[in-house]
Amino acid sequence: MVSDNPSNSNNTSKRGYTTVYRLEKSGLRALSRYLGDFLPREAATALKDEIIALVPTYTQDVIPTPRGPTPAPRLTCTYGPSGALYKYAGFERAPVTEWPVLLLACKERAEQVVGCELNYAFVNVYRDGKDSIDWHSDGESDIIPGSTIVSVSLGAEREFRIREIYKVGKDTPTPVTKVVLEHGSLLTMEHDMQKLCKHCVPKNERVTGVRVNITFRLMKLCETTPTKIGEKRTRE
Ligand SMILES: O=C(O)CCC(=O)C(=O)O
Repeated sequence: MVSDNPSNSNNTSKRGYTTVYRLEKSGLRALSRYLGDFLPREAATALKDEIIALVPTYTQDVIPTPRGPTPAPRLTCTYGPSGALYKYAGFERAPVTEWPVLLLACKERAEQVVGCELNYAFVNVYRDGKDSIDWHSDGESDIIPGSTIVSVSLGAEREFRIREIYKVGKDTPTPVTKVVLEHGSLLTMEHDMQKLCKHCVPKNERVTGVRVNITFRLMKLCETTPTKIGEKRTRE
């Protein structure tokens, strides 16, 4: 688990963690912490460039909406062991099993710094401020219960929002926490955060640059066949 004291966790960060969100409710616990300088600037830029070079192999999910099937406003690829199938919003996404070199190094650094095991990377590319991700919780049934999700951001700064889940028509909307995610930063989502909270990255028409987000996770495994970099494996 994350240590508040960077010297206890092989963390080379000078700034240390900031707790950005904390909630305890019905015996459950949500915690989110932010580390602005997780990656040195040059390393963050090299990783961003590695991912941008692979974008032609990325795919756009098609989301069922009341207006009909709509392309998701972002490009996505996943990396991990062949048995890690991520099911969300009606799709099943199988990972590319061959990790890009710098992405693998980043996963290993995240494991060291946060002090948790990770086996999977969900990579989203936001081409500009028109791209976004709506309020959601991450697919809990595919993630090892209680494991930490580690989110690394590269490129253009975007606002990340967190709020408690409320029942529409029953509960009052809950306050929204807003965090600006910097180039090379890390944000954790810990304990029962996916049970208690939703998160999103809203559109921001003022943003013109590309942003890459990697959420590293510890996924449950089932049996399937491996894939190579560049093989598209989205099924609707
Ligand atoms: O882009 C981000 O910071 C969040 C991505 C996210 O919420 C997800 O992949 O589930």
